[in-house]
Amino acid sequence: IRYVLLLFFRVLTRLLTLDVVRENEPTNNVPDTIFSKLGTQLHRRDDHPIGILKNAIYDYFDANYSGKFVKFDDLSPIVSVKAIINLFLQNFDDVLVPADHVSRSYNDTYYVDSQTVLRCHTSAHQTELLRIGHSHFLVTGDVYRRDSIDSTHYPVFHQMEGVRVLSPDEWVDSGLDGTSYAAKDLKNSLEGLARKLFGDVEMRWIDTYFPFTNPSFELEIYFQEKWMEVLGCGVTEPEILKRSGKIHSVAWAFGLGLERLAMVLFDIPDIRLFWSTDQRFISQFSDGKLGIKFKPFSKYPPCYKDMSFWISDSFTENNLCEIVRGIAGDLVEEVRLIDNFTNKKGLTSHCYRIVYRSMERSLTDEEINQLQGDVRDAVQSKLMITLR
Ligand code: FA5
Ligand code: MG
Repeated sequence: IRYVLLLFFRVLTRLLTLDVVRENEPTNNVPDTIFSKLGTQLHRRDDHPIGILKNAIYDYFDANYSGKFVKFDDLSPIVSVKAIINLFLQNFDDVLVPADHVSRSYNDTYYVDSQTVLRCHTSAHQTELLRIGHSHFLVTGDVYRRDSIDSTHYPVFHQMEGVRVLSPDEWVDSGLDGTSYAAKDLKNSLEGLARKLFGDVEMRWIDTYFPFTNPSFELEIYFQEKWMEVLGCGVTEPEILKRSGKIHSVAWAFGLGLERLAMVLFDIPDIRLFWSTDQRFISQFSDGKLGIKFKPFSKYPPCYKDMSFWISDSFTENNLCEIVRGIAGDLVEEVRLIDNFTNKKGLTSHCYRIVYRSMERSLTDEEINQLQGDVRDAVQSKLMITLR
């Protein structure tokens, strides 16, 4: 919804040639730490957990759909905002909610310039591939989001999109309507994949909302004593098929978070490890096989630093996290809101706990104090907050 809002207004202003929204037009907000990851393509390395997982999912679809799925893993992550508009266009009416939400897209998405973004999901490629005639395809790629910081969130991660178009002869004899048939087919397919990858794990389906599917679902897996969301999916909105000339068909689509699945599959405790160049990590996957359980080389002690401040209306957690990552990089393990109150004057205070921990070595007190000092300075100067 966030993306749609900004894009809607962008299109609207274009159409009406108003300049009012121009002031807020996003320019480049891609920090160096993100920029430097472009082109890494972990998903194309056969001896990296992300690449190994991608290959295993390919095998599953090849075996179950006799090679019908066409695979893409080299589409550029730099996409026009139009790629994202296309996918949302049919829902403008539904999502025309207050304009004060507009800025949130900039809060969640990396803009290269006002018309170009780093894709925030592989769904950005759905319409273009449908339009050129594909009916079964998988798209794997790196995706980018400004997001919170903890062991299962990282600003660059990998998704695999799957789309399958079904023609009426597939469901006429089923006694179901096309949509119900597709929803059932989708869930069967993904449950089959989960069983192939994991054997027995606890999973559950959650009903949810995506602008481009209806009904929509998320799959969660029980991992490290919590439910972890691993994918989103649903039955494609008819309007999307109509615009690619497939009037009588139905389709389903999913978007898998590859890191999340790989964490369960290989027992990888922290999402930062996927970017590690430490041989003690890399070498464990060198034979390119499934079924390896990662052996943590050591767990170094964490260090906790709390920071309290009065926020202003423009404060967002994503902006805070971006600053912390900009300074501490992968030495930051988590940024968590631990206290939140509003005083009689209406001022709101937040207390965040920052957890510093290296996956490769022990950090010194001196080093952490320096990092925390730099974080406080940067937060003070870049966010409209008042440290307490
Ligand atoms: C989507 O991105 C939809 N495009 C998925 C989809 C495709 C729905 C096709 C319907 C049809 P969502 O924002 O929930 O949905 O992200 C999908 C998955 O990406 C999540 O379930 C999670 O596994 C993973 N993910 C999301 N944010 C992060 C992050 N910051 N770090 C790591 N993985 C993430
Ligand atoms: Mg989700």
